[in-house]
Amino acid sequence: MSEDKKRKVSLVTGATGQDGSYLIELLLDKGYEVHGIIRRASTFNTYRIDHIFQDPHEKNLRLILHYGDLADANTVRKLIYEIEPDEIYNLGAQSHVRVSFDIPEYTANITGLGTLRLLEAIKDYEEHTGKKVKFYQASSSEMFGAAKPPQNESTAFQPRSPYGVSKVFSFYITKNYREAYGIFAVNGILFNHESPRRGETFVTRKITRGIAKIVAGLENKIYLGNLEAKRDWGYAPEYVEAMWLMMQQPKPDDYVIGTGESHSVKEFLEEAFRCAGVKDWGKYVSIDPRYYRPTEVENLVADYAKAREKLDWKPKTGFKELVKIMVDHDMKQYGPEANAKK
Ligand code: NAP
Ligand code: G4F
Repeated sequence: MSEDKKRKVSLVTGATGQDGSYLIELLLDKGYEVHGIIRRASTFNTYRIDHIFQDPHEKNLRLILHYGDLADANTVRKLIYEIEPDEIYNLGAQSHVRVSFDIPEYTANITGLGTLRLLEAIKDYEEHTGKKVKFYQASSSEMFGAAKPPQNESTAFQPRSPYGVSKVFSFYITKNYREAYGIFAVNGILFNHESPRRGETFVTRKITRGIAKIVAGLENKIYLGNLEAKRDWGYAPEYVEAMWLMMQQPKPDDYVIGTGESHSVKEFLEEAFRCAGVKDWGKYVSIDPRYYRPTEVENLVADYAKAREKLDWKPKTGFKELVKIMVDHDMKQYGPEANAKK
């Protein structure tokens, strides 16, 4: 068998997202051939993976991008038959909770039904080819919703948004296909994880980017919603390692991944302004009710004991360090130095 045949093959949906980009880096480091599904857009949407992009004209490509969409069952199925992946990571989603109240049907279609489309394709593929494919579903702590913290694998879901409800559907359909058809299908129930690659409209990045722009004199206010909500924020590169570990276990199972610590949005704000050396932060922040949610998730705290025991996984980056990583990055990207260069 040639070297190429022995190489593990993975397929990643959501390849252009925060987690997709870190996961692809990890899989390439581990020697995988990686196929990523990207959406066609009229503007470039691959900036998070541009640094690892490989020209399709090169020989021995290890990162191959394909156009596709989780709404399009045909293409997803065709890609699985063509690529013959050993592992599929389903990270694609309409992933913004507040936006899911504005576009609930679309969210259910992509974040919910998209998972079923993949699982149906895997079921057919396994039946027709006799080959096995492992499946990772990006489940979310948002599924716990109103459940009292700390939350673990036994906590009953009480979702509070169309996004959360869609993820609950995906969670159970993944479990169902595991039990009904023997597919190696796992749910990673990941609590919030952030990084300099976090989307600009999620609260942590909105804050760190906003502060950098204020310091650079480009903006003078950050408009936010509920500052009292608490989240268990971890560092994204460590979370994609947990995804991979779940897929290497002898049996498929579901795991909670988080830090076990929660902080309010206000605490994140205070720490981020402190890192940037800005005092009297109150004058730079205003509340805009448009960022409130019709139903809010008040407090998420992960009990990740199972992952610690079975996967030997634990978080390494603490809250203050995470805030600093993000502030430092955005100060470089948007701060005075960057502006001088421009
Ligand atoms: P993200 O940055 O918002 O990335 C989402 C990805 O999904 C992007 O690549 C996006 O493509 C793609 N996508 C959106 N609609 C699609 C569609 N119709 N068909 C195919 N792909 C589509 O999210 P993330 O933070 O990396 O999160 C990755 C996954 O984990 C998501 O499923 C999210 O819901 C889940 N999750 C995230 C967290 C967290 O704290 N980050 C926690 C728990 C679970 P474009 O770039 O073209 O928009
Ligand atoms: O940063 P957020 O938008 O993240 P949220 O809603 O917790 O969702 C993220 O984490 C989930 C895991 O639990 C993922 F599944 C999901 O895909 C996504 O990655 O909001 C965090 C908190 C909320 O309580 C929100 O109400 O921040 C509060 N917040 C206050 N002002 C704001 C704002 N959130 C946003 N996005 N923008 C604001 O201006």
